[in-house]
Parts: sequence; C-alpha cells; structure tokens
Amino acid sequence: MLICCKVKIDLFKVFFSVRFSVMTEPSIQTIKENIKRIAKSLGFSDCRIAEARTADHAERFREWVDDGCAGDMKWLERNIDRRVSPTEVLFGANSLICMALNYYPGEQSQRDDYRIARYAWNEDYHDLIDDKLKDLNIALEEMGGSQRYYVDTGPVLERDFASASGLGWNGKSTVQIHKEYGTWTFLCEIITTLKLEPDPPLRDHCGKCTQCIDNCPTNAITGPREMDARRCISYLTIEHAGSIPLEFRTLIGDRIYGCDVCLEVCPWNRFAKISQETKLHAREAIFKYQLVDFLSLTDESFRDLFAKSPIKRIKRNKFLRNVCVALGNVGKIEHIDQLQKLLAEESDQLITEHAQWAVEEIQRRTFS
Ligand code: B12
Ligand code: SF4
Ligand code: SF4
Repeated sequence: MLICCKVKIDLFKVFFSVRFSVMTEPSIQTIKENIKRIAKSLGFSDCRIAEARTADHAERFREWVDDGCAGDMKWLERNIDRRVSPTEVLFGANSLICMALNYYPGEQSQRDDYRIARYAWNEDYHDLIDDKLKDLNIALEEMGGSQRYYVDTGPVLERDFASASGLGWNGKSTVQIHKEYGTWTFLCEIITTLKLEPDPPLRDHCGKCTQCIDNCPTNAITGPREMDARRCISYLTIEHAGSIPLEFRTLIGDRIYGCDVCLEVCPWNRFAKISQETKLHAREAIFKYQLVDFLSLTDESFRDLFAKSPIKRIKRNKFLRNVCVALGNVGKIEHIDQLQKLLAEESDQLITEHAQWAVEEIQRRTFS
C-alpha cells in the first residue's frame, strides 16, 4: 500500500484519536470530523456526508436510460435498482461518504494540433483514488463500519449523491461543480453502515448562465441538466465501439480523447487550482507526439506510451480511429503520405475506414 510518510503519520494520529474516542464513546459529530480529517490527509479535496437513501433523481435516470441516451453503454442499463439505491449495494447501509478530488492539471502542455481531455493527461484516476479509498476503508473498519467503496467502479449514481451531500451542485452541463475547484473534480464514495449526520445540500449557482449549452460542439446538452450521451464527444471518442457517425466527425475537430469544452467555458473555473497530485499532471512523453506521429504506434508502443493511462483502455484501434478523425479535420496535405502508408499496412477495418475518410477530407479541404 502506497501511503507517503506524512500521510502515514497523520493517519496514525487520527486512528489513535479515533480509538481513544471510541473508548470514551465519541459523538457522531466527532466520528464525522475524524473521517473528514483522514480523507483530507489522504489527499481528497473535499468530503461530505449523504444519507444512504434512494437517489433524489432516480426516476430521471431511469427515463434517460429508457430513452436510449446511454447508447452503447449497456452496463448502465444493468443494476439500475442498485445504482439508485445504496442499501441494495450494501445491506444495512446508513451513509455515503462522498468525496471530490481536484485533478486540474493546468492549461499548459496541450499541443496545438490535437486535444486530450485533461482528466486523461497522465495516470488513470481509478487506480490512484482506489488506493486512497482502501486506506480510508481501513480507518472506517477501525470505527466499526462495514463498507463498499467506488470511484466510477460500481453501481452508484455518483453525481446525484454528491449533490445530496452538498459537495457541489449539478451544473447545466450535468457536471458537478465545486465552489472552490470548479468542474475539475473526480467523484468517489464509500457506502458505510456507520450512521453519520448528513451534510446539507448546496443550492444551484448556475444562475442565468448557459455557456456550456451554447458552446457544446455537438449539441449534446439538450437542455439544462439533460444530456444525450450519444452526441457527446467524450462518448464518441471513448465509449462508442464502432465507426464514428459521419454527422459528428467534423464537429469532433481535433479532440482525440474526451472533450473539455463544457468544463472550460464554465465561469466557476476562474479560480481553479492546480492539483497537488503530480501523477495527474501532463505526461511529457505523450505530448511530445505530434498528431500524425500517433499513426505509427504499434500495439506494443501504444501500450508503452499509455501505460497506467486511461487512454490504454480504448486500445490502439479506437485510438487510431480518433486520430484519423482529427487528421481529417486539421491534417495537412503533407500528412497524406503517412495516412496512405497506414492504409497499405493496416488490417483493422475500423482504422482503415477512418484513415480513408481522413485522406478524402484533407484533399477536399486542400483542393476546394
Ligand atoms: C456514463 C458517464 C459518462 C457518459 C454520460 C455523461 C452524462 N452526463 O450522463 C459520457 C461518456 C458522455 C461521460 C462524459 C464525461 N464524463 Co463521465 N461518467 C459517466 C458515469 C460512469 C455515469 C453517469 C451517469 O449515470 N449518467 C447518466 C445521467 C442521467 O446521470 P448523471 O449525469 O449522473 O445525472 C444524474 C444526476 O446529475 C442527477 N442530479 C444530481 N443533482 C441534480 C440536481 C438537479 C436539480 C437535477 C435536475 C438533477 C440532478 O440527475 C441525473 C439523473 O439521475 C459517471 C460515474 C458514475 N458512476 O456516476 C462518470 C462521471 C459522471 N464522468 C465524469 C467525467 C469527468 C466526465 C467528463 C468530464 C470526461 C471528459 N472530459 O471527457 C465528461 C463530461 C461530459 C458531461 N457534460 O457530462 C465524472 C464527473 C465528475 C464531476 N465533477 O461531475 C464522473 C462522476 C466520474 C468520476 N467518478 O469522477 N461520462
Ligand atoms: S463533453 Fe463536449 S461534447 Fe460532451 S457535453 Fe461537454 S461540450 Fe458537449
Ligand atoms: S457553464 Fe454556466 S450553466 Fe454551465 S455549468 Fe457552468 S455555470 Fe452552470
């Protein structure tokens, strides 16, 4: 288990004070404060408590799935009852400890020929946060609780419970906004049998702003707090398995993995702070690549370059599919040779179909 020395000492102090307080029957309030202190010492940016009851917007979620908005993400259709109800996930659950981690890696290091969503500039947050949750779980066991913990790894409607706990509010983009860290937070939670006093929710602070809706390149935000995932560039470049529908290819622009537009335009990011997690700052080796260089990645060099990165999850063929779409949109005539080379040597049809499209688009833009 990787806990740095300072955190270890802090945890020891807190464990000791919890043990001591358990002997003297601590109040619910003291336990809650101790949990928040441990969460802070583990590097979480904020930690708040929600009651383990059915999610406030459970019905909306069911309708969203029924309307087909989840597209290929069939896993969202499974376990709906569990996703909206923590007591279905953990028998005897009383509370959710909801946490946010600031991942903002700054404005630097994005190249001018392609864009990668900031959350994927370096290591996979699932692994990084899972380690922290493991440590917090040990502390909670010491306090007598049984737990299940997730960071987008289980059936939990994370934004709904984050809203209920007052971590932030659901912006019109559907992204959860934290007053201090803006949109740049990962969410995670521990469902526990410990009965903790819930924190009050925040009110909505979007006001009259509609920046995210107005600027979404594909009109995926169909109304305030409504999104059709099938239109979202994040879905199209990460989750969608097959060919990218023609109607979206040009709109994707130079985005090769995820999309940050509705986050970048949000005024609540004016005071965003750089994350303390250096493993989430831009990985130099990735951003050394020019867009066209990615075409020469083999399975092996793809795995090496994106080791421990979330990008590794989409595998080489979906990644090169995305690179070809971006080249079709921003590539130059001198890139056609590399695309032709790929067309001659590549056997994966998903890649060749998009490479052919890229060649035609570059020619069309250059000669029309
Ligand atoms: C599926 C999914 C996606 C899909 C669909 C996104 C969507 N908006 O539904 C796609 C692939 C498009 C996607 C994209 C992104 N995702 Co995503 N995604 C998820 C996942 C796995 C499930 C979300 C889900 O259930 N969607 C279905 C809709 C209906 O649910 P929902 O947005 O959660 O909305 C409910 C709540 O918002 C609730 N609600 C809560 N409070 C309030 C308040 C009011 C007043 C109302 C009316 C409703 C409401 O009502 C809704 C209906 O139940 C979650 C992890 C998880 N387990 O929850 C991560 C998660 C939402 N994603 C995350 C991230 C970082 C992103 C991206 C920013 C990545 C990127 N840069 O490319 C984009 C953002 C795009 C966007 N505008 O949402 C983070 C969001 C963190 C945050 N601060 O909000 C999460 C929480 C993962 C994590 N653990 O950190 N994602
Ligand atoms: S991530 Fe991009 S495509 Fe998806 S809703 Fe936000 S702005 Fe639109
Ligand atoms: S851009 Fe404006 S409307 Fe959209 S989430 Fe941010 S504050 Fe709310």
